[in-house]
Amino acid sequence: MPVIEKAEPFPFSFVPARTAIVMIDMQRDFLEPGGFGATLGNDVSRLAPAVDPAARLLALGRANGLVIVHTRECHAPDLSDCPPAKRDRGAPALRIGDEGPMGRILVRGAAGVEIIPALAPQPGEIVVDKPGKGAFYGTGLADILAARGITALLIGGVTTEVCVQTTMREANDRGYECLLVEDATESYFPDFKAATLAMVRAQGGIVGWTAPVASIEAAFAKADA
Ligand code: C5J
Repeated sequence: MPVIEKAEPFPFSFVPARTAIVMIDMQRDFLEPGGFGATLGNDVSRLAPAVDPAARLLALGRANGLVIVHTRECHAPDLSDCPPAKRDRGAPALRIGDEGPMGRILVRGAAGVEIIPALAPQPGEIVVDKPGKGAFYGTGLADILAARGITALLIGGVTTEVCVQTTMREANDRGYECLLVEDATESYFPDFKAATLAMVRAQGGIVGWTAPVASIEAAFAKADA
């Protein structure tokens, strides 16, 4: 059984056949200029460092037969699943549903909703569209994981303190052993990322574990040796 020795707050062991990678919202709308993240006034280039580690995590999952789930934050074209409290809050340059350079912001079918090409889902991988920040709210994710006997999650994606952390907390409450992959996640706000990693692993891993992707690669290499 692979053991991630460098996980914090203590080593994390997992059964590959019962482990899924959950890659959260690596969408053009968050990582590229002109999308949802940019309309909120964020510097989207801050998310770029997570792309290569996320690709390594997916490659590791594919090589070892892990279940792979990609999520996309998006809404139905009639916005029936987008509460006014979400659409109307604040003063963004464009709101959810408005026409932007990559099509309608966070609306299913728009180019901006697609996952960036470097992390595109491969055939057989699961794509979950989610209307909220957490990947369990309003989706079939719990049933998808249960049907495959999954008990542990390796989580990456963006943004660390919003959709990633919300999903991890939802999963932790549902009984999954969750590890947040430190360099495969990013935030527009470095302090928020650091705080999220710290609060996840505080108090003996109250939400779960964190570890860099290299330590997961090392765990698989050692288990294979
Ligand atoms: C946000 C997300 N930040 N995927 N969504 O609104 O984190």
